[in-house]
Amino acid sequence: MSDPKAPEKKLLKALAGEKTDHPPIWLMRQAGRYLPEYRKVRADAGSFLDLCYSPRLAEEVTLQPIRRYGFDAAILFSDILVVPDALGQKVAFREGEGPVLEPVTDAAGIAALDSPSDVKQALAPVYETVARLRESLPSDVTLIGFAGAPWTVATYMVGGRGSPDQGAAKLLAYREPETFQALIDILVEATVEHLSAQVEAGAEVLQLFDTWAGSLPELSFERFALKPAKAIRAKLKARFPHIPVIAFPRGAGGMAERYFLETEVDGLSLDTGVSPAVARDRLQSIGCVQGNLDPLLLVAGGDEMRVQAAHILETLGHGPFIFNLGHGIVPQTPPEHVGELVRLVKDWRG
Ligand code: 1CP
Repeated sequence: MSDPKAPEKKLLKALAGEKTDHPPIWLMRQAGRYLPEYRKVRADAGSFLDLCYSPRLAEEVTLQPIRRYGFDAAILFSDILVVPDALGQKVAFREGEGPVLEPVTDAAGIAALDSPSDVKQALAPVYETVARLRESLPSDVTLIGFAGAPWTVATYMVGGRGSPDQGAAKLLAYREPETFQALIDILVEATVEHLSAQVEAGAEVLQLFDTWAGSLPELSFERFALKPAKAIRAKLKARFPHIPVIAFPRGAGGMAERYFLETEVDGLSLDTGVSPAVARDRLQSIGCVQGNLDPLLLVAGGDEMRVQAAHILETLGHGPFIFNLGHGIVPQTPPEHVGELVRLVKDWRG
């Protein structure tokens, strides 16, 4: 199924290691609360999950930043926690509090989850959003589907909410490794099903978010971050050899190079702590890198933002590279700073 429009898409070119006039740009959390047009749809939608499961509204908020800024890629509007929701765990998003789940803390709780093969049916509205987007997006904009990586999703499933140290999930993993592994195995399968359905609906690139990978010590990182990502990548490759995968093992530090090599993902999304020069010398020879402007520079704007964005462009822009942030846009970001950053990247010539 080769797409005749594909060669014109800068994001696909960068992921294939080809040179483009300027690097493609999109930003994690580019749809969201910093945009007044998002806040309006969000207020009318009811709950956050209602918004995720309304194809018409989820399509609209995905398109908002594309219309406003002309990004090179659109990321499906959804959340990583739709997978636990589809597995039958109770998930809610409380105003000002973030996600709240009924924790799964033991073997009985894991055994009570629905089968990973049920995910596709439960998340049908998400795939309808993908299909609608593929129709409505401009032909030069790449559609990115995504999922949370098993470890990061498990931290919410076990802890019942976000936490600064992922303590609940870590303790389960350390005290009962076999029990925790059973949860990871379910999530590997559910993630492959969820990402496959997005590809079947029209997603052209997939991103795997492992936001909390950096909290794991080496041996646990290998087992619960690297190995699951490798398995997911291999299974997707067998089904969809032409679909590139980007992984975001946030905070992987000294493990990033091994992770990139061994998982065989096409792109590695770098957090703000990764030195661009180290990424150029050690990672860009493996594949395309993405990142890594500090989201708070986008809040501050001005010369500091321009100088640090230019530093990233000068260092990484001569190889396979996608401009992005080191983590998601924060709600207090002035929308005009995003516009200035997009112009800066689009005007840059290496
Ligand atoms: O009411 C609101 O608008 C809630 C804010 C919000 C938004 C806009 C949440 C709740 N999720 C989202 C959308 C979202 N989440 C996207 C949409 C696409 C985009 O524009 O990028 C994506 C890709 C995510 C992924 C996600 N959700 C991650 C991984 C990436 C990351 O930012 O680290 C994580 C960890 C989540 C969980 C989550 N969902 C929402 C919040 C506030 C959180 C984080 C909670 C915590 O800090 O632990």
